[in-house]
Order: sequence, then C-alpha cells, then structure tokens
Amino acid sequence: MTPFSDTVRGSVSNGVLLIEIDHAPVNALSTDVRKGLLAALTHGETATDVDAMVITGAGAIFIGGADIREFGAPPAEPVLPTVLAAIENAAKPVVAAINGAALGGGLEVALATHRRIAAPTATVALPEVKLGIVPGAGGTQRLPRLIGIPAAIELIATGRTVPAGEALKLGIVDRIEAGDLRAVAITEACALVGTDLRRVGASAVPAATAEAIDAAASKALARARGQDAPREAVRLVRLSAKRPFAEALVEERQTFLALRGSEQAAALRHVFFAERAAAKIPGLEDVKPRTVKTIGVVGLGLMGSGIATSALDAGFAVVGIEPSEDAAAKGRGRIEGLLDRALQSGRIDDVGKADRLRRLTTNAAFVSLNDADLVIEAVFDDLAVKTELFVRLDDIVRPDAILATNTSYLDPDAIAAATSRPERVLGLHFFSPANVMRLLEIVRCTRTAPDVLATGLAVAKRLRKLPIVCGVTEGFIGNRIFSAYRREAEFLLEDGALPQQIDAAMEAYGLAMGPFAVFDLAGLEIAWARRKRQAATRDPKARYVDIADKLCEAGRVGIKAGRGWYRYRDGKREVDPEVTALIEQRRAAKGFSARTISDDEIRTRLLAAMAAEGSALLSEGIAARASDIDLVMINGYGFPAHKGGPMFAAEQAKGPRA
Ligand code: 3H9
Repeated sequence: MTPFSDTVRGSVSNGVLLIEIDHAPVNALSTDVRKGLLAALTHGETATDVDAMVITGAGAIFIGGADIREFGAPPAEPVLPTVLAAIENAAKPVVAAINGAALGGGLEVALATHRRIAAPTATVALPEVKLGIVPGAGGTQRLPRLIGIPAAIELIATGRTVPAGEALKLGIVDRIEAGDLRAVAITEACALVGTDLRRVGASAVPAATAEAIDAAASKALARARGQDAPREAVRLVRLSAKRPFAEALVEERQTFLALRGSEQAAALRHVFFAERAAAKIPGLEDVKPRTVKTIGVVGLGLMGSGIATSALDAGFAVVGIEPSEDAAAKGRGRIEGLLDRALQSGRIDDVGKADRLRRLTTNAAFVSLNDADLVIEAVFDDLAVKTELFVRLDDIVRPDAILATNTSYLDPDAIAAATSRPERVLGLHFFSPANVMRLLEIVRCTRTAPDVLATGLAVAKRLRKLPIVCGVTEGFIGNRIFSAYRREAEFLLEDGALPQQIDAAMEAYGLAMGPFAVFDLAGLEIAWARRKRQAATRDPKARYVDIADKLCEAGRVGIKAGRGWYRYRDGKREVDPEVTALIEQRRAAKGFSARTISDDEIRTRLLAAMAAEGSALLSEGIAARASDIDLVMINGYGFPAHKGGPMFAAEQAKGPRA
C-alpha cells in the first residue's frame, strides 16, 4: 500500500493502480482527499509498473460528495475541477468502481473516469441543489453528455437519488457487478489499455427537442419556488448544447462559487447539519433501544391508518385495533387504499403490497396487542378517552412493551400517570398524512425511561422519519410556535392588514401557503374549541382577537364548509367581502384605526413572533436546540428550507456579529 495522503492510498496489481479513498464517515472530498487523488493520478501516469487505474471508496460509500464542512471557507487547492481534468485527460485508462453512494462531487469523479462499474447497492445523485448550490466540477456538463439534456435536468434540478439499476438504464454507469467489484474493475481497466478511451467531456450532447427540454425544465422547477439553485442548474444543463465544454465549465464553476456563498446555501447547509444533530440526544449515547418487531396501532382513522401504513412500509408487523369489527374492517380498507395509491404511483409493486398486507392484522380484540412491542394510540384527542385507553392497554400489553400517545395538545404526563408504568410511556406526535410527512415529534414525558426514548428514536429512524425530541408543553414545539404565529397574524388584522395581504406576503417569502389559507385548510374549529376551553383562565388584560370566533359562530370553519377566512368556489379560494366587513367591524368595535401595513412589517412581525416563542421553548428546556425548532417548522408547517427555519432566519436578520 502506498499512501498518497492521509486519506488516499494505492496498491498495484496486474499493472493496475487501485486508488482507495478512506475518509470516514462518507469519503467526502476534503482537501486531503483531493491532494491524495491528484498525487495518485500523477504517480499512476508516470509509474512504469502502472498501465491503468481504478478509483474506489473504502467502506459502504464510494464518495459522499464535496466536504460540506469546508464550504464556510474559500476553496483550497487542488480544487476538484483540477483533479477531474487530470482523471479525464489521463493517458492511461481510469475506471470507477462505485461501491456505494456516489453523490455530488463523488458522481462527478465517476463521470470524469473512462468507465463506471457499480455495485448493485450503489446509488448516484447530484444532490447539490438540496444544499442551495449547483455541481461545481463538471456535473452539469458531463451528465447531459451521457444521458441527454431532459434527463439531466430532471436529476440535477431536483437532486433525486438514482438506484444502480436505473443508473445503468439511463447510461450513467456502464455495468453493474454483483461479484468482486474491485477485481472486475481491475480486469476491465486492463482491457481498456491501448484502446480509444471514452472521455465524456469530449463527447457530443445527444440531441433533444426544445419541447422535451422545456417540459423537463418546467416540471423540475415546479416545486422549486423561490430557490435559486434549481433554476441555475437548468440554465447550466441547457448550456451544454450551446457552448464548448471548456467554456461551459468556467460558467458552471462561477455559478457554483457564487451560490456557495449565498444566503440560501448557508440556510440549506444549516438544515443539513441540523438534521444530523437532531437524533443525537445527550445522555442516550450508550443506551440500547428495545427491540421492536410488532407495532400496535389503536384507532385506524385518518391518522392511525397513516401510522399503520408507515409502519408496514418500514417492515414492521402491525396490529390495528378499532372498538368494533366493523370499524376495524373500515380501518383496514383505509390502509389498503393508501397502499393502492402507492401501487398506482409505482412506489410499491404487487409483491410489496401483498407483503405489507400479510404483516397486517386488524380486529376489535384488544388482547391481540399482547404481542406488540410498541402500541401507538391515535384515537380522539380527549384526555378522558386517552387516559381510559391507556389504563386498559396497561393491563393487556407485555410489561416491557412501550405505550405511545399521538396526542397533539393533551398532557402526555397526565396520560402516563394513569398507568402502572409511566416510565414506558412517551409521545409520538405524527403529522398528517402520517405515511408521507417526515416530521415526528417525540415527546419525552417527565418519567419516560431513557431506553424508551431511545426506542422511539430508533423506530423513527426505521420509519424514515425525522425525529425531534421535545419536552411536555401544550402543543409541543410545532403547535406552540404555530399558535404564536396565529396570534400575531390576527393582531395584524386588527392593526390594518387583511388575510389576503398577509398570505401573499408570506407566500412571497417562500411558505407554500400563507397562515389564513392554512387555517382554512386545517379547519378553524379545533383552535376555537381550545380557545373556549382556555377562556376561563385567560388573562383578561392580554390582547385577544375575536374575529376567528365570530367566523366559527357563523359556521365559517374553513374549506370543508366552503367558507372560512376566504370563500371557496370549485376549491379555489376567493377574497370574501363579508370577511373584510367583519374585520373592519371588529377593529372599529375595539377602537383600532386601521393603518397601512407593509409586506415587510408582516414578515418581520410574523417571523419575530415565531422566533420569540422558539426562544421561550429553549429557555423552558422543551426544545434542546434552536435548529430542532427550525426542522419542526420546515418539515411540519411548510416553512421554506432555503430560509433555514424561523430561528436561523431571526439570527440572519440580526446581521453578522461584531
Ligand atoms: C458537492 O459535492 C458539490 C460538488 O459539486 C463539488 C464541487 C467542487 N461532507 O447522513 P449521515 C457527515 S456538494 C461532510 O448521518 P448516512 C454527516 O454530517 C455535496 N460531512 O449518514 C454526519 O456527520 P456526524 C453533495 C458529511 O449513512 C456523517 O457524515 N453531497 C457529508 O445516513 C454521517 O452522515 C451530498 O449532498 C459531506 N458531504 O448517509 C451528500 N455527508 O456523524 C450529503 C455526510 O458528525 N450526504 N457527512 O453527524 C448524504 O446524503 C448522506 O450523509 C449519505 C450518508 C447518504 C452520504
């Protein structure tokens, strides 16, 4: 073994230099890796005992991309394009043995080689747009040369991950090898010696019609509202057919560097590291989660059937319970409906559906939960109902089984206290539709045992959810911040703004929907019921806006009633003069004189309200980190990821520290 740097080493067999990148955890292309690769290539090109080269990764990943941790500082030499030019222009053949994920700069390395052989478990992607950037080492120019402009637009502007089989079909890789990948790559590298090497950068871009290119671009950009990187990615891929390779590379590099320093990229990097930090809970490092094979779900309504489907997707056995056999059959029907939808969209096949249904039992016999390792309740959100259920479950389930409540607003400590083993109780607050939404608030009750919490996190990981641990408070992290947001949005109404102006201002900021459109979608009656419950204990001196109450009293409870903050015709929202009149009337009744409110004031006040509530959650110890709060709002409430979340945005708004 010859070390070329601390993270790159090589060994020669059969005249082939096998270059291995060994930079745990993901073989990211740090400065040391780039130096090592360049040194290895230089050595390979000149050494007389080397006729060809193979590049591969140690461990389960080929190369996880550029080292994101280096993005805060200017790029250090040698930069990746220099290394890739050395690979592509090498006189001796270079083969990529793609042993696992080849992402971003990792795929760009592979694209610069003369032949790509992948393990069946390998995946490829150019996920740079998810970090607010575009590929910076030829990805936007080499990929279209291999797979055509429309397909390259789809992959680069969305950052989608492609499994090995599809990569072969598309032409991104040349072969899949299930056997000894390295040995086969070495044999193939030998076979390329003396042949005309395929240099992707020198090849022509396959022809595509303008219609096909436009269609791919508008489809890919449809979900990228307000984001710079996907738009730039499309522009650069289009350029591949218009400009010489070398010239387009310069344009790509400049765009990459400009975006790398952008606010959107900083926000998305924050989100990337926030997601990795979220599952790390101090004190749980050495705690072993309990084994979970069977999950019980009590209540198979909209939420319960979504939870059950998510558990089936993750490979768990599921026991679904309803109070009657008839309701259980209906619940099963709902789960089958969700599986059918997955089948129609191609996410699962017939075999997958049959396999899931085989793992599903639904009935009204609570005793069938005696086998479950974890039982999640998703019944009506009422303290008496949930407490009674937990007392019953406490008797039925095994002593080591875990009980989870999916309550949104109730006190899980009160539910736990009703059981004989409160230490085995926690909250698992799913978001609807539970089989789609990634966010999962894991509520650590006062007495939740560490291994119970660790099990919640482990199950969340298997469910492919994003778990955020939080303490007990009304509404947990998300709904508490959302309540503060709602409160401020209603203050803005009294001060002079209208729902449509507030919604437009927040949608222009990047939210998928403004607050009032969301209230209508979710329905106004749950918050109304809560306000009525709280009325007796509310501070009479606190500012209270009663417009929503008046709407509810008039039956305007949202989209499902055809009327709420807006009126709805054929599902389309319209401004309703009746609502405007009501707002004006309530302002007058309280003696407010409406003033002009700018969109900037709307955004500033709503963001500040969220950030202030977030700070309160941190100081109360409910949320462990500001970044956890950001993730909740991004993944559960439509906050734009490219703004980094309300806490990040509030920090940015303060400007750089002195
Ligand atoms: C790029 O390549 C631009 C190019 O065009 C260059 C132009 C010049 N860098 O996710 P995990 C860390 S942009 C640094 O839990 P998994 C991560 O923080 C880049 N660190 O593992 C975590 O650290 P810690 C394009 C990275 O097995 C640890 O590795 N590439 C990087 O579930 C484990 O991570 C991407 O966007 C990185 N690139 O998933 C790929 N990646 O233990 C981003 C990970 O301290 N990465 N870390 O918390 C991923 O998608 C996943 O990490 C991966 C592994 C699938 C690789």
